[in-house]
Amino acid sequence: MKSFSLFALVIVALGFVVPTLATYSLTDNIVGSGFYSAFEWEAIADPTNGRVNYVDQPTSQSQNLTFASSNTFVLRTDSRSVLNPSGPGRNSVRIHTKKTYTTHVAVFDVRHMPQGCGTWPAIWETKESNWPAGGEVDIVEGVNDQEPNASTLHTTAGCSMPADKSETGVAGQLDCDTSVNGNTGCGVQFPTSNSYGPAFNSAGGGWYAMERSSTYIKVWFWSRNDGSVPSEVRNGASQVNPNNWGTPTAFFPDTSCNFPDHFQEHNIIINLTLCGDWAGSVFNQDGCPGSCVDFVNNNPSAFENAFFDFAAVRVYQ
Ligand SMILES: *[C@@H]1O[C@H](CO)[C@@H](O)[C@H](O)[C@H]1NC(C)=O
Ligand SMILES: *[C@@H]1O[C@H](CO)[C@@H](O)[C@H](O)[C@H]1NC(C)=O
Ligand SMILES: CC(=O)N[C@H]1CO[C@H](CO)[C@@H](O)[C@@H]1O
Repeated sequence: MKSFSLFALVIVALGFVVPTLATYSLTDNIVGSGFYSAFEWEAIADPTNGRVNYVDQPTSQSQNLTFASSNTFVLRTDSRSVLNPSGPGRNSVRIHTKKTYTTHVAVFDVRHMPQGCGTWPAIWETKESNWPAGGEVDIVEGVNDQEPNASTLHTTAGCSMPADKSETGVAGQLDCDTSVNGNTGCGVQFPTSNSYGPAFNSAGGGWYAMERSSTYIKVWFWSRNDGSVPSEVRNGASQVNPNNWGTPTAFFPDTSCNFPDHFQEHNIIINLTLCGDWAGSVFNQDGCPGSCVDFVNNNPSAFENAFFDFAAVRVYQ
C-alpha cells in the first residue's frame, strides 16, 4: 500500500513537473498607472556619480517626470530647467520593484528609450542591499547613444562564462567578477543597432526579455517589426515558454559559475542617470561636445528625448 501510493505520487509529480518545466505563468502585469503600485521610487544620491537628482514619486508626478495613461508609462529626466552649477543635478527618476524575484521571466515592452548626449539609461536587476554578493544582471544598458549596448552580469569572484556559447550577440570579457577591469563584467553586445538608442526609437522600440532559471540566464531582443518575436511575447500571454523563443541574444550558463553562490533574489530596477562614472568618462569619445556636466547644466532642451515609454513590464514565475 505504502509503495503503491509512493509510486502514484511519483507518477503524478512527473505528470505535473515535466511538461511545465519551461513554462512560466504571469504574476505581475505592470501597465500604465500600475507602475505606481508595483515600483518604489528611489530618491537617493546616484551611486554612479551622475549629474542627476533622483526625485520621489509625488515630485516626479507633479513635474510630469513620470506620466501614466491606460497603456503608457513614461519616465524621463527634466528638460525645462537650466541648472545652477553648484546646485543639485537634473531631476530624474530611478525606480525598483517592490517584489523580488529569483527564477522568473521578465518581458519589457518598450516603445522609446532615453536618447541624447550624456544619457545613461538602464534596465537591470540586483539585490541593492548586498551588491555585488547578490549578483547583478543588466538587461539593457548604454551611454551617449553609443555601443556597447549590452547585457552583462556582475558578480563576486569565481564566476566566468565559457568562450563558446550559443547566442546571437558578441561576447566581451568572460570574467563576471566586479573586481576585474574596473567592474566591466561579463557582457554580450547585441548584434543589431536597432537594439539601443535612436535606432531603437525610430523602429518603434521593441521587446527585451530575460529568463533566469536555476542554471542559466538568457536575454532576447526583438525590434518592434521583427517578424520573429514570439506571439506570446507580443501579446503579453498569460503563460510563456522561452524554450520556443530561439537562440537568445545573450546566454549566461552556469558552466563555471555556481548560481546559488552568485545570485540572490533581485529587484527589477529602471534608472536614468546623466554623465557619471560611465557616460561622463566617454562623453567626448562618443562625439559629444565639451564637458558633460556643463552640457547637462545648460541645455535642458537636449533632454527632450531622454525618456522611457513602457507599454508593459510583465513578470512570469
Ligand atoms: C506629461 O507627459 C506626457 C507624456 O509625455 C504628455 O503626453 C503630457 O502632455 C505631459 N503633460 C504636461 C502637463 O506637460
Ligand atoms: C550595438 O552593438 C553593435 C555591436 O554588437 C554595434 O554594431 C551597434 O552599432 C551598436 N548600436 C549602437 C546604437 O551603438
Ligand atoms: C545611477 C544608477 O543608479 N546607475 C545604475 C544604473 O544601472 C546600472 C546597471 O546597468 C548600474 O550599474 C548603475 O549603478
